[in-house]
Amino acid sequence: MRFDILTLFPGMFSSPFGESILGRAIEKGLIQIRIINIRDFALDKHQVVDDAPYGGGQGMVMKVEPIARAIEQVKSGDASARVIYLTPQGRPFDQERARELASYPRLILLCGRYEGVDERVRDRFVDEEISIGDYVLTGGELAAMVVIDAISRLLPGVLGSDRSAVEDSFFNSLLEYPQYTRPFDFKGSLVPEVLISGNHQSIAQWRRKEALRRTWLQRPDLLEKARLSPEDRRFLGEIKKENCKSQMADRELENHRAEKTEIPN
Ligand code: 4FV
Repeated sequence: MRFDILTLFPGMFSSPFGESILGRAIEKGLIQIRIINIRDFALDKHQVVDDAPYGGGQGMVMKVEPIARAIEQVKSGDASARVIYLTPQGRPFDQERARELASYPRLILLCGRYEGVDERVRDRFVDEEISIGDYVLTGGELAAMVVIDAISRLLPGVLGSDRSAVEDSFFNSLLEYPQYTRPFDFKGSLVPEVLISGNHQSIAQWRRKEALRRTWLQRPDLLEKARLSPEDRRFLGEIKKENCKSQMADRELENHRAEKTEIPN
């Protein structure tokens, strides 16, 4: 898969794509990354890429011409390449969109800076807008790296064993179950017995229940989207009961502590 990145700060991409899984994927030719400096397409003497907003207001806006020339040049080889603009106004990025975009042969990622790009860039050249979250970054570069990372790890051969992407969080729209590794006993905190039982069915059931528990506690919104089996619903029933018990236990403990600290009258 090929990613063309349009940016004013090409240097930002050197290290993220030089290391670890993505670095190896590039070495193995599983992904190709081309960094295009938008400033190279500003043809005036000072290579100006931004200007003051019409109608006044704070900040600067990225000019349409350098971006237009850059996209035309990048697309010259293959007009089918999809142009994605990273912006807080975009569709929230998620695992489902990562999976869908992983089927494209090429993606062109446009990184904004300052107050963003001239609106005519979006009208004429942008196929899709993606946001990585409801907060404002100094530039779209980090968002482009996030999108490339999330897509690339879904491509065959990029992760060690292709199986691991299947067990991802959000794969079945549940959060991931707790993970443990050696030592079995860390300062009295032990690994759950079931995980050393060798009983794969009990381990799978424990993991499913813990994934449901974590999702119910931290992302109940995901449970609405999840396909739950009758066993899942039974687990959720147990989880809610267990949660009540632990909350009551916490409250009793609080009351007990409060009594103990009360100044004897
Ligand atoms: C962003 C986001 C983001 C906005 C102004 C770049 C910045 C500056 N991109 N998801 N959140 N972009 O904050 O994608 O131009």
